[in-house]
Amino acid sequence: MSKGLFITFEGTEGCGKSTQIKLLAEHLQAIGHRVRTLREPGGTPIGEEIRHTLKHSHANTAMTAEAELLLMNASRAQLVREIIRPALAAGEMVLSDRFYDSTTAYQGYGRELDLNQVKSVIDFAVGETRPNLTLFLHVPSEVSAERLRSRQSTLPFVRDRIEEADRKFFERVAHGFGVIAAGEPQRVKFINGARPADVVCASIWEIVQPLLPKVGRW
Ligand code: Z5A
Repeated sequence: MSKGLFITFEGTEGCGKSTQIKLLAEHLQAIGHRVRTLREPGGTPIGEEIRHTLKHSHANTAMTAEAELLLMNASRAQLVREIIRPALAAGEMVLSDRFYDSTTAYQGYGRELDLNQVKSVIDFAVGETRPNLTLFLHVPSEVSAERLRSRQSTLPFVRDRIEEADRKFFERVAHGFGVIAAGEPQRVKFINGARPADVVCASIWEIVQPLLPKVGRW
């Protein structure tokens, strides 16, 4: 059976994941690959409802860290089985804007839930489905804040419960991503995301290109 490649993009808010996923998808499609782009939480009809509950619902103000952990992983369990596994089995390139490293960083380090329990929940949600490669886009917090400010000035305000956390929370999340990247250097590649988008894209391409299966052209 042909097998696709599963690549996840991680980092703090505004690090440029969506921008780089779009650029990488275009490169891959241009050389003949079938590409699936996804986001977490979300990516399926059930997952998008969970995303709304997690981020924007008026009913979410009292959400506990434990409920947040489980909802993130309910969305993920659905995405893995409904989309990711069939797409990989069909040989597609699957690019996901966040995956389980975000849970370790946000719910584990950020919300300070027990890291072993967080890992158990993730393991239950994903089973054997693991990324082949994770691109960790690192940007300093000032760069991230400035990018989000300029983006927000062009969009109507939409409340986001997770973004309402305090600065210390986001510092713990950033630290968590650093620990994850240092702990799994084979899978997680550190990318300096503070450079211009085309330069970041070129660095990503250097990492991704050698991993690509040959695309048959008859
Ligand atoms: N979360 C969690 O807690 N636990 C989990 O398990 C999972 C997620 C899976 C999802 O939010 C939230 O869920 C997130 C983590 C949590 N919470 N927070 N806070 P989301 O999906 O709405 O957003 P996000 O994932 O945080 O990403 P983002 O804010 O959309 O940013 P991005 O995709 O990384 O960046 P971008 O949209 O590509 O770029 C942001 C802006 O910067 C934009 O205006 C770009 O044009 C600009 N940009 C991008 N690249 C560059 C460069 N290189 N130079 C200059 N400007 C740039």
